[in-house]
Amino acid sequence: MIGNILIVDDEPGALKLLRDILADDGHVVRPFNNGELALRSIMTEAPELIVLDIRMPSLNGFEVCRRLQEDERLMDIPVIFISAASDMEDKVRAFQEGGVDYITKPFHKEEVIARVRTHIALSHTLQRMKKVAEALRISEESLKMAQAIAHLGHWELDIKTGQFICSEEMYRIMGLEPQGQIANEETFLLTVHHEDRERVANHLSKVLSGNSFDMEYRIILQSGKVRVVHGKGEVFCLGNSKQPKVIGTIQDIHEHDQTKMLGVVQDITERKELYNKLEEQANTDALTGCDSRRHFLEHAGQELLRARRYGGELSMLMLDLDHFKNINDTYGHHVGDITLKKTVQICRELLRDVDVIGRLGGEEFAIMLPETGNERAIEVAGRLCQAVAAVEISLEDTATLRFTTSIGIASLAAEDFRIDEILNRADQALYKAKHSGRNRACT
Ligand code: GH3
Ligand code: MG
Ligand code: MG
Repeated sequence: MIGNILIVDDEPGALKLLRDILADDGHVVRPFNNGELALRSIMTEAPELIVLDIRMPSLNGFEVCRRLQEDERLMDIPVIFISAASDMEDKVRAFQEGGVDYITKPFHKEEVIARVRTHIALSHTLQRMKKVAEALRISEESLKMAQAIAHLGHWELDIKTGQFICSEEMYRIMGLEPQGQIANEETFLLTVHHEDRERVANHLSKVLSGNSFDMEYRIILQSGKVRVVHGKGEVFCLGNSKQPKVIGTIQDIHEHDQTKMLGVVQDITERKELYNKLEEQANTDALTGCDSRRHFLEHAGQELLRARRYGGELSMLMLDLDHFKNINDTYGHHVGDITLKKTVQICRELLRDVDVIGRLGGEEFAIMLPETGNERAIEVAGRLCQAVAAVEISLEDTATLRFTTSIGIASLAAEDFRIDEILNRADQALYKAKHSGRNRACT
Protein backbone atom coordinates (compact mmCIF):
# COMPACT_ATOMS: atom_id res chain seq x y z
CA MET A 1 0.00 0.00 0.00
CA ILE A 2 1.50 3.29 -1.15
CA GLY A 3 1.40 6.26 1.15
CA ASN A 4 2.01 10.00 1.11
CA ILE A 5 4.66 10.29 3.83
CA LEU A 6 6.41 13.28 5.38
CA ILE A 7 9.74 12.65 7.14
CA VAL A 8 11.70 14.96 9.44
CA ASP A 9 15.25 14.43 10.66
CA ASP A 10 17.95 17.04 11.29
CA GLU A 11 20.74 14.54 10.47
CA PRO A 12 21.28 14.74 6.67
CA GLY A 13 22.60 11.19 6.40
CA ALA A 14 19.69 9.66 8.31
CA LEU A 15 17.15 11.76 6.37
CA LYS A 16 18.56 10.63 3.01
CA LEU A 17 18.67 6.98 4.06
CA LEU A 18 15.09 7.06 5.33
CA ARG A 19 13.89 8.78 2.17
CA ASP A 20 15.60 6.18 -0.02
CA ILE A 21 14.16 3.25 1.94
CA LEU A 22 10.61 4.61 1.72
CA ALA A 23 10.87 5.84 -1.89
CA ASP A 24 12.22 2.42 -2.93
CA ASP A 25 9.17 0.85 -1.30
CA GLY A 26 7.00 2.99 -3.62
CA HIS A 27 5.84 5.73 -1.24
CA VAL A 28 5.65 9.41 -2.06
CA VAL A 29 8.12 11.01 0.37
CA ARG A 30 8.55 14.64 1.49
CA PRO A 31 11.79 15.07 3.50
CA PHE A 32 12.50 17.99 5.91
CA ASN A 33 15.50 18.70 8.11
CA ASN A 34 13.69 20.81 10.72
CA GLY A 35 10.33 20.93 12.52
CA GLU A 36 9.21 24.43 11.47
CA LEU A 37 9.47 23.77 7.75
CA ALA A 38 7.84 20.38 8.19
CA LEU A 39 4.88 21.93 10.06
CA ARG A 40 4.36 24.50 7.33
CA SER A 41 4.32 21.81 4.67
CA ILE A 42 1.93 19.65 6.71
CA MET A 43 -0.49 22.58 6.97
CA THR A 44 -0.39 23.13 3.22
CA GLU A 45 -0.93 19.50 2.36
CA ALA A 46 -1.61 16.91 5.02
CA PRO A 47 0.39 13.69 4.59
CA GLU A 48 -1.03 10.27 5.47
CA LEU A 49 1.85 9.49 7.82
CA ILE A 50 4.61 11.47 9.53
CA VAL A 51 7.94 9.94 10.52
CA LEU A 52 9.42 12.34 13.05
CA ASP A 53 12.83 12.53 14.72
CA ILE A 54 12.55 13.25 18.44
CA ARG A 55 15.81 15.02 19.02
CA MET A 56 16.21 18.09 16.85
CA PRO A 57 17.52 21.60 17.60
CA SER A 58 14.94 24.39 18.16
CA LEU A 59 11.58 22.58 17.62
CA ASN A 60 11.92 18.96 18.71
CA GLY A 61 9.74 16.06 17.60
CA PHE A 62 7.45 16.07 20.65
CA GLU A 63 6.74 19.80 20.21
CA VAL A 64 5.90 19.28 16.51
CA CYS A 65 3.53 16.50 17.55
CA ARG A 66 1.86 18.73 20.15
CA ARG A 67 1.29 21.45 17.53
CA LEU A 68 -0.40 18.87 15.29
CA GLN A 69 -2.70 17.82 18.09
CA GLU A 70 -3.86 21.39 18.57
CA ASP A 71 -5.22 21.45 15.02
CA GLU A 72 -8.45 19.50 14.46
CA ARG A 73 -7.60 18.79 10.83
CA LEU A 74 -4.17 17.41 11.64
CA MET A 75 -4.63 15.64 14.96
CA ASP A 76 -5.52 12.31 13.37
CA ILE A 77 -2.40 12.04 11.16
CA PRO A 78 -0.43 9.10 12.56
CA VAL A 79 3.11 9.95 13.78
CA ILE A 80 5.97 7.44 14.01
CA PHE A 81 8.81 8.78 16.15
CA ILE A 82 12.46 8.12 15.45
CA SER A 83 14.54 7.47 18.57
CA ALA A 84 18.03 6.31 19.31
CA ALA A 85 18.12 2.56 19.94
CA SER A 86 19.53 3.06 23.40
CA ASP A 87 17.03 5.65 24.58
CA MET A 88 14.34 3.72 26.46
CA GLU A 89 12.85 6.87 28.01
CA ASP A 90 12.17 8.40 24.57
CA LYS A 91 10.38 5.26 23.39
CA VAL A 92 7.97 5.35 26.33
CA ARG A 93 7.36 9.06 25.90
CA ALA A 94 6.78 8.61 22.18
CA PHE A 95 3.47 6.89 22.96
CA GLN A 96 2.54 9.34 25.70
CA GLU A 97 3.02 12.20 23.25
CA GLY A 98 0.52 10.66 20.86
CA GLY A 99 2.84 8.68 18.57
CA VAL A 100 1.44 5.49 17.06
CA ASP A 101 4.83 3.75 16.91
CA TYR A 102 8.57 4.33 16.90
CA ILE A 103 11.54 3.23 14.83
CA THR A 104 15.11 3.19 16.07
CA LYS A 105 18.33 4.57 14.69
CA PRO A 106 20.38 3.23 13.04
CA PHE A 107 17.58 2.20 10.64
CA HIS A 108 16.92 -1.43 9.77
CA LYS A 109 15.42 -1.34 6.31
CA GLU A 110 12.95 -4.23 6.85
CA GLU A 111 11.75 -2.86 10.17
CA VAL A 112 11.17 0.63 8.72
CA ILE A 113 9.26 -0.77 5.73
CA ALA A 114 7.13 -3.09 7.86
CA ARG A 115 6.14 -0.44 10.43
CA VAL A 116 5.38 2.22 7.82
CA ARG A 117 3.29 -0.19 5.71
CA THR A 118 1.29 -1.24 8.77
CA HIS A 119 0.46 2.32 9.71
CA ILE A 120 -0.34 3.41 6.17
CA ALA A 121 -2.80 0.52 5.88
CA LEU A 122 -4.29 1.38 9.26
CA SER A 123 -4.59 5.02 8.28
CA HIS A 124 -6.42 4.11 5.06
CA THR A 125 -8.80 1.90 7.01
CA LEU A 126 -9.48 4.68 9.51
CA GLN A 127 -10.17 7.15 6.72
CA ARG A 128 -12.64 4.75 5.11
CA MET A 129 -14.32 4.22 8.47
CA LYS A 130 -14.61 7.96 8.96
CA LYS A 131 -16.26 8.32 5.55
CA VAL A 132 -18.71 5.51 6.30
CA ALA A 133 -19.48 6.96 9.72
CA GLU A 134 -20.12 10.35 8.16
CA ALA A 135 -22.38 8.81 5.49
CA LEU A 136 -24.23 6.94 8.22
CA ARG A 137 -24.61 10.10 10.28
CA ILE A 138 -25.99 11.95 7.24
CA SER A 139 -28.42 9.17 6.42
CA GLU A 140 -29.62 9.03 10.03
CA GLU A 141 -30.04 12.77 9.97
CA SER A 142 -31.98 12.56 6.67
CA LEU A 143 -34.20 9.84 8.09
CA LYS A 144 -34.92 12.03 11.11
CA MET A 145 -35.68 15.02 8.88
CA ALA A 146 -37.88 12.93 6.59
CA GLN A 147 -39.77 11.60 9.61
CA ALA A 148 -40.23 15.12 10.96
CA ILE A 149 -41.49 16.39 7.59
CA ALA A 150 -43.91 13.49 7.24
CA HIS A 151 -44.87 13.61 10.94
CA LEU A 152 -43.86 10.01 10.92
CA GLY A 153 -42.46 8.39 14.02
CA HIS A 154 -41.38 4.79 14.36
CA TRP A 155 -41.29 2.31 17.14
CA GLU A 156 -39.73 -1.06 17.66
CA LEU A 157 -41.03 -3.78 19.93
CA ASP A 158 -38.71 -6.58 20.91
CA ILE A 159 -41.17 -9.42 21.17
CA LYS A 160 -38.94 -11.56 23.34
CA THR A 161 -38.05 -8.96 25.96
CA GLY A 162 -41.13 -6.74 25.55
CA GLN A 163 -38.83 -3.74 25.23
CA PHE A 164 -40.24 -0.78 23.34
CA ILE A 165 -38.03 1.75 21.57
CA CYS A 166 -39.46 4.92 20.03
CA SER A 167 -37.87 7.38 17.61
CA GLU A 168 -37.51 11.06 18.47
CA GLU A 169 -40.34 12.00 16.09
CA MET A 170 -42.59 9.42 17.71
CA TYR A 171 -42.01 11.14 21.06
CA ARG A 172 -42.65 14.52 19.44
CA ILE A 173 -46.00 13.29 18.10
CA MET A 174 -46.86 11.97 21.55
CA GLY A 175 -45.89 15.32 23.08
CA LEU A 176 -43.33 13.63 25.33
CA GLU A 177 -39.65 14.31 26.04
CA PRO A 178 -37.54 11.68 24.26
CA GLN A 179 -36.33 10.08 27.47
CA GLY A 180 -37.66 6.61 27.07
CA GLN A 181 -41.00 7.05 28.89
CA ILE A 182 -42.43 4.47 26.52
CA ALA A 183 -40.50 1.40 27.55
CA ASN A 184 -43.01 -1.39 27.04
CA GLU A 185 -46.33 -2.23 25.42
CA GLU A 186 -48.22 -1.18 28.53
CA THR A 187 -46.79 2.35 28.60
CA PHE A 188 -47.31 2.55 24.84
CA LEU A 189 -50.99 1.68 25.24
CA LEU A 190 -51.37 4.35 27.93
CA THR A 191 -50.76 7.01 25.26
CA VAL A 192 -53.75 5.68 23.30
CA HIS A 193 -57.17 7.29 23.86
CA HIS A 194 -59.04 5.11 26.37
CA GLU A 195 -61.91 4.50 23.91
CA ASP A 196 -59.44 3.16 21.32
CA ARG A 197 -57.12 1.32 23.69
CA GLU A 198 -58.78 -2.08 23.59
CA ARG A 199 -59.02 -2.00 19.82
CA VAL A 200 -55.31 -1.12 19.48
CA ALA A 201 -54.27 -3.76 22.02
CA ASN A 202 -56.32 -6.41 20.18
CA HIS A 203 -54.85 -5.41 16.86
CA LEU A 204 -51.35 -5.41 18.27
CA SER A 205 -51.73 -8.91 19.65
CA LYS A 206 -52.92 -10.14 16.26
CA VAL A 207 -49.64 -8.93 14.72
CA LEU A 208 -47.88 -11.66 16.65
CA SER A 209 -49.73 -14.25 14.59
CA GLY A 210 -48.59 -12.70 11.34
CA ASN A 211 -51.17 -10.01 10.61
CA SER A 212 -49.92 -6.56 9.84
CA PHE A 213 -50.93 -3.70 12.09
CA ASP A 214 -52.71 -0.98 10.11
CA MET A 215 -55.24 1.26 11.80
CA GLU A 216 -56.24 4.74 12.68
CA TYR A 217 -56.60 5.58 16.35
CA ARG A 218 -56.46 8.51 18.73
CA ILE A 219 -53.72 9.33 21.16
CA ILE A 220 -53.93 11.64 24.16
CA LEU A 221 -51.09 14.05 24.79
CA GLN A 222 -50.03 15.07 28.29
CA SER A 223 -51.72 18.41 27.63
CA GLY A 224 -54.99 16.52 27.20
CA LYS A 225 -55.09 17.26 23.46
CA VAL A 226 -56.31 14.47 21.21
CA ARG A 227 -54.43 13.59 18.01
CA VAL A 228 -55.41 11.08 15.34
CA VAL A 229 -52.66 8.76 14.18
CA HIS A 230 -52.32 6.03 11.61
CA GLY A 231 -50.38 3.13 13.00
CA LYS A 232 -48.75 0.45 10.87
CA GLY A 233 -46.61 -2.42 11.94
CA GLU A 234 -45.20 -5.74 10.75
CA VAL A 235 -43.07 -8.47 12.19
CA PHE A 236 -39.48 -8.67 10.97
CA CYS A 237 -37.10 -11.54 11.61
CA LEU A 238 -33.54 -10.31 11.80
CA GLY A 239 -31.91 -13.73 11.97
CA ASN A 240 -28.92 -15.14 10.05
CA SER A 241 -31.10 -16.08 7.11
CA LYS A 242 -30.67 -14.19 3.84
CA GLN A 243 -34.26 -12.98 4.10
CA PRO A 244 -34.13 -10.11 6.55
CA LYS A 245 -37.85 -9.31 6.57
CA VAL A 246 -40.28 -12.08 7.33
CA ILE A 247 -43.85 -11.72 8.52
CA GLY A 248 -43.85 -14.50 11.04
CA THR A 249 -46.39 -16.66 12.80
CA ILE A 250 -46.18 -17.23 16.53
CA GLN A 251 -43.93 -20.16 16.00
CA ASP A 252 -41.57 -18.22 13.77
CA ILE A 253 -41.34 -15.51 16.35
CA HIS A 254 -40.19 -17.79 19.10
CA GLU A 255 -37.72 -19.62 16.87
CA HIS A 256 -35.73 -16.51 16.10
CA ASP A 257 -33.70 -14.73 18.71
CA GLN A 258 -33.83 -11.29 17.21
CA THR A 259 -37.44 -11.11 16.25
CA LYS A 260 -38.69 -7.57 16.46
CA MET A 261 -41.82 -5.80 15.53
CA LEU A 262 -41.26 -2.60 13.62
CA GLY A 263 -43.93 0.02 13.30
CA VAL A 264 -44.58 3.58 12.25
CA VAL A 265 -47.01 6.15 13.50
CA GLN A 266 -48.09 9.00 11.26
CA ASP A 267 -49.71 12.10 12.66
CA ILE A 268 -52.71 12.79 10.40
CA THR A 269 -54.69 15.15 12.65
CA GLU A 270 -54.37 18.14 10.30
CA ARG A 271 -55.11 16.03 7.24
CA LYS A 272 -58.16 14.59 8.96
CA GLU A 273 -59.36 18.05 10.02
CA LEU A 274 -58.86 19.40 6.51
CA TYR A 275 -60.74 16.43 5.07
CA ASN A 276 -63.64 16.97 7.47
CA LYS A 277 -63.71 20.66 6.62
CA LEU A 278 -63.76 19.96 2.88
CA GLU A 279 -66.45 17.33 3.32
CA GLU A 280 -68.53 19.79 5.31
CA GLN A 281 -68.07 22.37 2.55
CA ALA A 282 -69.13 19.89 -0.12
CA ASN A 283 -72.20 18.92 1.86
CA THR A 284 -73.45 22.40 2.62
CA ASP A 285 -74.85 25.18 0.45
CA ALA A 286 -72.60 28.15 1.15
CA LEU A 287 -75.34 30.82 0.90
CA THR A 288 -78.14 29.34 2.95
CA GLY A 289 -76.39 26.69 5.07
CA CYS A 290 -78.86 23.98 4.05
CA ASP A 291 -77.77 20.73 2.40
CA SER A 292 -76.09 20.89 -1.00
CA ARG A 293 -77.90 19.18 -3.86
CA ARG A 294 -75.50 16.21 -3.84
CA HIS A 295 -75.72 15.68 -0.10
CA PHE A 296 -79.51 16.08 -0.05
CA LEU A 297 -79.98 13.47 -2.79
CA GLU A 298 -77.65 11.06 -0.98
CA HIS A 299 -79.55 11.56 2.23
CA ALA A 300 -82.93 11.23 0.53
CA GLY A 301 -81.83 8.02 -1.20
CA GLN A 302 -80.94 6.45 2.15
CA GLU A 303 -84.23 7.58 3.65
CA LEU A 304 -86.15 6.06 0.74
CA LEU A 305 -84.45 2.68 1.30
CA ARG A 306 -85.21 2.85 5.00
CA ALA A 307 -88.87 3.78 4.41
CA ARG A 308 -89.30 0.97 1.89
CA ARG A 309 -87.63 -1.60 4.14
CA TYR A 310 -89.73 -0.75 7.20
CA GLY A 311 -92.90 0.20 5.32
CA GLY A 312 -92.72 3.80 6.56
CA GLU A 313 -94.11 6.94 4.95
CA LEU A 314 -92.07 9.63 3.23
CA SER A 315 -93.00 12.88 1.50
CA MET A 316 -91.14 15.39 -0.61
CA LEU A 317 -91.83 19.08 -1.14
CA MET A 318 -90.45 20.99 -4.08
CA LEU A 319 -90.34 24.70 -3.31
CA ASP A 320 -89.70 27.52 -5.79
CA LEU A 321 -89.87 31.25 -5.06
CA ASP A 322 -92.39 33.17 -7.15
CA HIS A 323 -91.19 35.84 -9.57
CA PHE A 324 -87.79 35.70 -8.01
CA LYS A 325 -86.26 37.17 -11.13
CA ASN A 326 -88.26 40.34 -10.44
CA ILE A 327 -86.84 40.59 -6.93
CA ASN A 328 -83.31 40.40 -8.32
CA ASP A 329 -84.10 42.86 -11.08
CA THR A 330 -85.85 45.36 -8.81
CA TYR A 331 -83.74 45.26 -5.65
CA GLY A 332 -80.50 43.70 -6.80
CA HIS A 333 -78.86 40.32 -6.43
CA HIS A 334 -77.92 41.01 -2.81
CA VAL A 335 -81.55 41.34 -1.76
CA GLY A 336 -82.28 38.20 -3.77
CA ASP A 337 -79.70 36.41 -1.63
CA ILE A 338 -81.27 37.70 1.58
CA THR A 339 -84.64 36.37 0.37
CA LEU A 340 -83.13 32.93 -0.22
CA LYS A 341 -81.58 32.86 3.26
CA LYS A 342 -84.80 34.05 4.82
CA THR A 343 -86.76 31.30 3.06
CA VAL A 344 -84.48 28.60 4.49
CA GLN A 345 -84.70 30.20 7.93
CA ILE A 346 -88.53 30.13 7.86
CA CYS A 347 -88.55 26.51 6.72
CA ARG A 348 -86.19 25.57 9.56
CA GLU A 349 -88.38 27.30 12.11
CA LEU A 350 -91.48 25.47 10.91
CA LEU A 351 -90.05 22.05 10.23
CA ARG A 352 -88.97 19.28 12.60
CA ASP A 353 -85.33 18.42 13.22
CA VAL A 354 -85.66 15.22 11.21
CA ASP A 355 -86.86 17.10 8.11
CA VAL A 356 -84.10 17.89 5.63
CA ILE A 357 -83.82 20.96 3.40
CA GLY A 358 -81.67 20.87 0.28
CA ARG A 359 -80.97 23.57 -2.28
CA LEU A 360 -81.39 21.93 -5.65
CA GLY A 361 -80.28 25.05 -7.53
CA GLY A 362 -81.08 28.74 -7.91
CA GLU A 363 -84.24 29.53 -5.97
CA GLU A 364 -85.45 25.97 -5.91
CA PHE A 365 -85.41 23.87 -2.76
CA ALA A 366 -86.47 20.34 -1.91
CA ILE A 367 -87.69 19.32 1.52
CA MET A 368 -87.74 15.75 2.72
CA LEU A 369 -90.30 14.87 5.37
CA PRO A 370 -89.55 11.42 6.82
CA GLU A 371 -92.37 9.41 8.43
CA THR A 372 -94.86 11.82 6.86
CA GLY A 373 -97.87 10.82 4.75
CA ASN A 374 -99.51 12.85 1.98
CA GLU A 375 -102.17 14.46 4.11
CA ARG A 376 -99.75 15.73 6.67
CA ALA A 377 -97.36 16.91 3.93
CA ILE A 378 -100.15 19.01 2.36
CA GLU A 379 -100.70 20.60 5.74
CA VAL A 380 -97.00 21.36 6.25
CA ALA A 381 -96.68 22.78 2.71
CA GLY A 382 -99.70 25.02 3.24
CA ARG A 383 -98.23 26.37 6.44
CA LEU A 384 -94.89 27.01 4.71
CA CYS A 385 -96.60 29.01 1.94
CA GLN A 386 -98.42 31.12 4.51
CA ALA A 387 -95.30 31.68 6.62
CA VAL A 388 -93.27 32.81 3.61
CA ALA A 389 -96.03 35.15 2.42
CA ALA A 390 -96.19 36.70 5.88
CA VAL A 391 -92.54 37.62 6.00
CA GLU A 392 -91.45 41.21 5.54
CA ILE A 393 -87.87 41.97 4.63
CA SER A 394 -86.97 45.56 5.54
CA LEU A 395 -84.95 47.31 2.90
CA GLU A 396 -82.61 50.28 3.41
CA ASP A 397 -85.06 53.01 2.34
CA THR A 398 -87.73 51.96 4.87
CA ALA A 399 -89.51 50.00 2.15
CA THR A 400 -90.36 46.38 2.84
CA LEU A 401 -90.23 43.43 0.54
CA ARG A 402 -92.78 40.66 0.55
CA PHE A 403 -92.54 37.52 -1.52
CA THR A 404 -94.32 34.22 -2.01
CA THR A 405 -93.48 30.67 -2.88
CA SER A 406 -95.09 27.79 -4.70
CA ILE A 407 -94.77 24.21 -3.48
CA GLY A 408 -95.27 20.85 -5.16
CA ILE A 409 -95.99 17.84 -2.96
CA ALA A 410 -95.38 14.12 -3.60
CA SER A 411 -95.41 11.15 -1.28
CA LEU A 412 -93.81 7.71 -1.45
CA ALA A 413 -95.84 5.22 -3.51
CA ALA A 414 -95.43 1.45 -3.72
CA GLU A 415 -93.88 1.69 -7.19
CA ASP A 416 -91.17 4.19 -6.19
CA PHE A 417 -87.73 2.64 -6.18
CA ARG A 418 -85.69 5.78 -6.78
CA ILE A 419 -85.80 9.15 -5.16
CA ASP A 420 -86.03 11.04 -8.49
CA GLU A 421 -89.35 9.32 -9.17
CA ILE A 422 -90.85 11.09 -6.16
CA LEU A 423 -89.02 14.33 -6.94
CA ASN A 424 -90.35 14.30 -10.52
CA ARG A 425 -93.91 14.04 -9.23
CA ALA A 426 -93.22 16.87 -6.77
CA ASP A 427 -91.87 18.93 -9.69
CA GLN A 428 -95.00 18.30 -11.74
CA ALA A 429 -97.09 19.38 -8.75
CA LEU A 430 -94.96 22.52 -8.47
CA TYR A 431 -95.68 23.29 -12.14
CA LYS A 432 -99.34 22.95 -11.35
CA ALA A 433 -99.02 25.38 -8.42
CA LYS A 434 -97.24 27.92 -10.61
CA HIS A 435 -99.88 27.69 -13.35
CA SER A 436 -102.81 27.87 -11.05
CA GLY A 437 -101.77 31.27 -9.65
CA ARG A 438 -98.61 30.73 -7.49
CA ASN A 439 -98.37 31.25 -3.69
CA ARG A 440 -99.91 27.85 -3.10
CA ALA A 441 -99.13 24.14 -2.54
CA CYS A 442 -100.37 21.47 -4.96
CA THR A 443 -100.13 17.70 -5.16
P1 GH3 B 1 -91.27 31.75 -11.22
O1 GH3 B 1 -92.29 32.42 -10.34
O2 GH3 B 1 -91.90 31.17 -12.43
O3 GH3 B 1 -90.47 30.75 -10.48
O4 GH3 B 1 -90.34 32.89 -11.73
P2 GH3 B 1 -88.90 33.18 -11.25
O5 GH3 B 1 -88.53 34.55 -11.66
O6 GH3 B 1 -88.80 32.93 -9.80
O7 GH3 B 1 -88.06 32.07 -11.98
P3 GH3 B 1 -86.89 32.11 -12.98
O8 GH3 B 1 -86.46 30.68 -13.07
O9 GH3 B 1 -87.31 32.80 -14.24
O10 GH3 B 1 -85.78 32.96 -12.31
C1 GH3 B 1 -85.02 32.53 -11.26
C2 GH3 B 1 -83.96 33.52 -10.96
O11 GH3 B 1 -83.20 33.20 -9.81
C3 GH3 B 1 -82.97 33.70 -12.09
C4 GH3 B 1 -81.60 33.74 -11.37
O12 GH3 B 1 -80.87 34.86 -11.75
C5 GH3 B 1 -81.96 33.81 -9.93
N1 GH3 B 1 -81.00 33.15 -9.07
C6 GH3 B 1 -80.55 31.89 -9.16
N2 GH3 B 1 -79.68 31.66 -8.17
C7 GH3 B 1 -79.56 32.77 -7.42
C8 GH3 B 1 -78.81 33.16 -6.26
O13 GH3 B 1 -78.04 32.37 -5.68
N3 GH3 B 1 -78.97 34.40 -5.78
C9 GH3 B 1 -79.81 35.29 -6.38
N4 GH3 B 1 -79.94 36.50 -5.85
N5 GH3 B 1 -80.51 34.97 -7.49
C10 GH3 B 1 -80.40 33.73 -7.99
MG1 MG C 1 -89.09 30.94 -9.15
MG1 MG D 1 -87.16 28.63 -10.88
